[in-house]
Amino acid sequence: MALERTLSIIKPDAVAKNAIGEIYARFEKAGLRIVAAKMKHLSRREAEGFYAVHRERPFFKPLVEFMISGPVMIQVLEGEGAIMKNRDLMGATDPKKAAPGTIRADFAQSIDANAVHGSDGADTAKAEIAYFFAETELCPRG
Ligand code: RTP
Ligand code: MG
Repeated sequence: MALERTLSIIKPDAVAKNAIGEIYARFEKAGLRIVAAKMKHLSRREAEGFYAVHRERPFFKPLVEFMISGPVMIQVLEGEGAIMKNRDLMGATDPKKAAPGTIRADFAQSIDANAVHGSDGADTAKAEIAYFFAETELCPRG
């Protein structure tokens, strides 16, 4: 498996629940390394830009409202197969369908407030990392 990087966001609901540490522990126990991180209260423009691929979807407006409802914790995770590994740790988008033991099963309350974001492929990972971090802010640990 290749060494990859992926963008992860701990969304406002999980930050409000004080669950950053528990979620970070899951990343680290799965062998993912946090190579960059920042806490941020996204502006409307930042959230709309980040989720631009969904702009025509009916859930776009509530998604943006939710993402700007409080601070988020944004990190770059690095590791073997990091993109899929993080998606597996997160579980299904709808927490009702998320497998037991996944982050969304344990911390999310609804499909809208679903605790975490993770890039869904190599191209989106690259673009999403660049959306929030300059190359010089990454501390690769291989
Ligand atoms: P994310 O991008 O946040 O990691 O989540 P995902 O890949 O599992 O889901 P995606 O299809 O990319 O959708 C982005 C976010 O939009 C909200 N959503 N709501 N009401 C709905 O049918 C619906 N579908 C998606 C979710 O909060 C999802 O995380
Ligand atoms: Mg997605």
